[in-house]
Amino acid sequence: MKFLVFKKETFIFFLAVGIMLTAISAWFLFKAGDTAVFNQQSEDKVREIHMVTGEFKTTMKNGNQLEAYRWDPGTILVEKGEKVNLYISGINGEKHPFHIEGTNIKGVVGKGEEVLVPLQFNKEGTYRLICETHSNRKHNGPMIAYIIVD
Ligand SMILES: [Cu+2]
Repeated sequence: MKFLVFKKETFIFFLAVGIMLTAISAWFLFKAGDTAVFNQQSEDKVREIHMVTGEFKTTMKNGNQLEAYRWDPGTILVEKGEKVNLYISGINGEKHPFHIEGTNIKGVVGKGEEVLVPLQFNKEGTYRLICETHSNRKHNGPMIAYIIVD
């Protein structure tokens, strides 16, 4: 009668293979776990849009100065229902009191300040971000940005 005899080397070989398989499975398991957590985070992540207050300025031949304040970028695109954090940094101009047409969102952007405006629109359309001090050409504007919700 023949016995199946494992040599010490054979045993060590199978042990090593076993450990490797366990390690590979564990690696895939943890990796898969990471991916799931990452996806969840990215779904919850609020998109950021950064905007500044800018100024155009020129001197005419007759010495007159012309200036216009602007939101930059002047147009932003937002998905319907999407959560966006709009950060506005005050660069040019002392104070820009603003509101967003068709909403109750309002605030003030001062020089050197950063203002966070959380946005979420449930209706498509074009919403104007209007600076109340510089709303038209007569008042060194128009300082109006367009929020396009699609
Ligand atoms: Cu302004």
